[in-house]
Amino acid sequence: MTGKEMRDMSFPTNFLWGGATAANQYEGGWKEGGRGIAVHDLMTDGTKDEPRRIYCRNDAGDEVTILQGECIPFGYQGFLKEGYYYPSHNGTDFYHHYKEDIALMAEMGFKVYRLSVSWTRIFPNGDDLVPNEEGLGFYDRVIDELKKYGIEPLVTILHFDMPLHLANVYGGWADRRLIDFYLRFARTLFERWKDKVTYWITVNEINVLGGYWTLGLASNHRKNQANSNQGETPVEDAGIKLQSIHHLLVASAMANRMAREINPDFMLGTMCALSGIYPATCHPDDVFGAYEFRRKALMFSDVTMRGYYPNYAASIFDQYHFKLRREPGDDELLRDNPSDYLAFSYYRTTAFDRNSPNTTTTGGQQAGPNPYLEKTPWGWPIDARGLRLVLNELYDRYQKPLFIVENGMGNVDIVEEDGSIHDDYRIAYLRDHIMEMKKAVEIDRVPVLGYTTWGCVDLVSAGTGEMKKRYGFVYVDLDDKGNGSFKRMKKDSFFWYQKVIGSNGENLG
Ligand code: BGP
Repeated sequence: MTGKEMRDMSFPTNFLWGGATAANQYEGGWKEGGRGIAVHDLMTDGTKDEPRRIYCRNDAGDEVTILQGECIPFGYQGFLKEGYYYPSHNGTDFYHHYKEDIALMAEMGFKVYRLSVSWTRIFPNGDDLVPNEEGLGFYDRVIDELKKYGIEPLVTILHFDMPLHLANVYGGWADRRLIDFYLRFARTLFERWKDKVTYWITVNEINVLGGYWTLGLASNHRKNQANSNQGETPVEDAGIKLQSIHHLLVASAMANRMAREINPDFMLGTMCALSGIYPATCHPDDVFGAYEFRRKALMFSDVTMRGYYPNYAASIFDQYHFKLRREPGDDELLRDNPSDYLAFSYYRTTAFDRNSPNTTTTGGQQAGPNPYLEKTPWGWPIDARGLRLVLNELYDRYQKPLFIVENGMGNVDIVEEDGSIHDDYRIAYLRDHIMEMKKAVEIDRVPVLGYTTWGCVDLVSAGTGEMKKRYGFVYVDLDDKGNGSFKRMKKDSFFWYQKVIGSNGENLG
């Protein structure tokens, strides 16, 4: 390719630049407008080294503590324990700041804004027959505000959101009846916004969902004390999780079918966490190990994009001594209703080392360290080149458009005396990743629909519950324990991203 040819190519003019958030970390207003309680409302704050917790008790009053991602012991329910801080109750208060925040997004030139709908704001218990009109009204106003500025809403139906009632009464997604409740929720949104929303994501990061927190699961084994299995997924829990994700995959396919009947022009995606995996060395066992490890993530996008479980899924299930239970018609549903595009999050890459393989994960994430990469203060390896690789990998595999719906760097920001925030580390991270995306689009010809950075306005970290792990272009005055005014302030990256979008990705500064 000549230099001239390269210069003539660029991002398509309708490329969707923007940012992404999720209700559970951003919205707040947890007891307003008739909203019901979700499991994430019971999750305390944590730190990089201290996992977030959920306090649980049974009818006899015995208490245990579970960590984020774990299943609740059978017979127990989560509760709010006095004296602890629960960051999702206020998030960063989009509920009361949506007009201001959307105006800031518009000022940056956003073409798209990815938001999620809080399930319990629409169906407070999850299994209610009639939706909560007040909750729908809130999102009507948000969507209308976006439309006012010509910003395309990208709506995630389910983003780490589990109505407490569904978890406690049904045992969450392990129970197939949740498919019907989810479909009632999805239908309500599709019908309500059929003329206003084109881009949908049925489920966020379907491959990494787990435990009580996101799937509402109870464990078959009884936990005697807190932290008894910290960081590990017991084999039997992995089985419940995989079965539950199967229910979600079926629900997602049924939602695709329903959505296409409501508006055939909808663009439907399911979202997977697909940060990349490398072999730690060129030793054949590392290379094949990395390949197998990657399949633990790709298995799920294979189902949503190709419409069937791949051949190798059976060997993954064998590792967990798990036998998938399918109902008649499941295979046809998956086959006939694949997604239109693959949405994915990309933050980092990790490396598979045959000598210390991560055997506990079921979602194909976090294989092991890579000595060649620098890390964020939270230890996430920074690898912009990996994004180009993953874009190529996924397009080679599926031949359907891709949408990068999360990317970014969590970091501590310092507010100077004059109120300025010099986040050049964030600009550097995003610039390098956009450059690699640009190469994938322009040189490799990978069709990418858009790019939404994670946490465009600062929000609570899902992984640690901290505020100081910030991703945004807009700073929110709030600390790790909920002190602050919620005041919004523009960071240097705000003005940088404005230029990126204004030049359609040509001026990366
Ligand atoms: C993804 C989630 C987001 C977001 C992001 C960053 O897995 O979809 O909700 O939180 O990761 O992670 P963290 O908030 O832990 O830094």
